[in-house]
Amino acid sequence: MRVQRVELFLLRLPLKNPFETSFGVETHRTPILCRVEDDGAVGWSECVAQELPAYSEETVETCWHALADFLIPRVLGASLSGPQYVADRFAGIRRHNMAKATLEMAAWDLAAKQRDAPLSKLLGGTRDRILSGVSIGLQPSLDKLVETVRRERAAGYLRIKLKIKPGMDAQIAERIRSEFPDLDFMLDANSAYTLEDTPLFQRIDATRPMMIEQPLAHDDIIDHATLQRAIRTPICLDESIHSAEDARKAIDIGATRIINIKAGRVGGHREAKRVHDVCAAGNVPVWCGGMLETGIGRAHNVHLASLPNFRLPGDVSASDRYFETELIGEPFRVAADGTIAVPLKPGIGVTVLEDRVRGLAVRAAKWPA
Ligand code: OSB
Ligand code: MG
Repeated sequence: MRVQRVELFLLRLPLKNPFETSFGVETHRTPILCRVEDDGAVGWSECVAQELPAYSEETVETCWHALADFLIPRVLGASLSGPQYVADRFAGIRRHNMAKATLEMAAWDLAAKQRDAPLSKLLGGTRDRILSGVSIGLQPSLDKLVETVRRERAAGYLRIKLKIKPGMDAQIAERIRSEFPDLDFMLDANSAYTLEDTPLFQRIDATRPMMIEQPLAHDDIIDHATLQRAIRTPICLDESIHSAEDARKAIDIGATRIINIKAGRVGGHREAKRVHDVCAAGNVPVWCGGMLETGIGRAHNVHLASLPNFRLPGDVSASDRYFETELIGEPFRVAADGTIAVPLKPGIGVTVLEDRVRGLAVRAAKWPA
């Protein structure tokens, strides 16, 4: 394959409901969409960076800069034996994983279309339906949270993830467990705590969450290992894992018993698959995270989550959950059994509504110019 043309589009889409985490409140998303082309075949992807460097150091603007000035020039026109070699072209460029993933994932979609195969097949997926869960932001009150959980559960989701932050944590877990004695729920702290909060996590143990996601610092694994020795609830790392090497080390020291894989965070599908494989070898289950993607990013997540070690329901939910505006022709829906079908058509297997994307773009650029 040879990526002959690249286009980037910046969109600004309001969220149906504000999404609050320990970082703050998001009211809209500004995804960069990437379109790559080779001999008439087209691939698409979505950059997961946010406007502010709160989840990680990357932002929409750092991604645009890295793509435009470093990454696209290294891939444009280059002859590649397959999409798994795109990441090799980025050697010597440190981090910027979300930017790298944007171009790499578009190349995977393109390659799968050229081979007339679903992306899932190229990645080594084995499931025809993925396990779907849902992530619920901080709510204005516990009563409101209970109501939201009840609604999402009725929609079929197999597990519910609840965001917590200091001052809104144990009481959330306790109320939810008392309202829903059998609910599979988990908590996501987004790095908001320290080891001094160990007694809080021991209190949370009694509510039997499936896991606690990233309780401690975004760049830590050592303290997570210490915390894991002090609590029963399995720790699941998100922010701390940027590569398969990070995953290997975290598993090795007992810092994590489950890993949330986001292809954007680790630099694309090739590295996501490597994280998946390291975890499978260590008998650590994984699940597919989300970053409030539109249908395009969601499609990539659905294919990735079809790999065998995605044994737990992830944050891949229906595509109409966050946005009024659909960017794909075949929206993802959750079946009554809590699963989402993996598209069977080539590539990401959904039709990108290209006119809509072009019409909504607040900025666009193309290579060659
Ligand atoms: O920590 O998993 C996270 C959204 C934005 C940034 C970080 C996270 C999240 C979510 C939402 O939890 C997951 C989704 O897309 O539904
Ligand atoms: Mg998380």
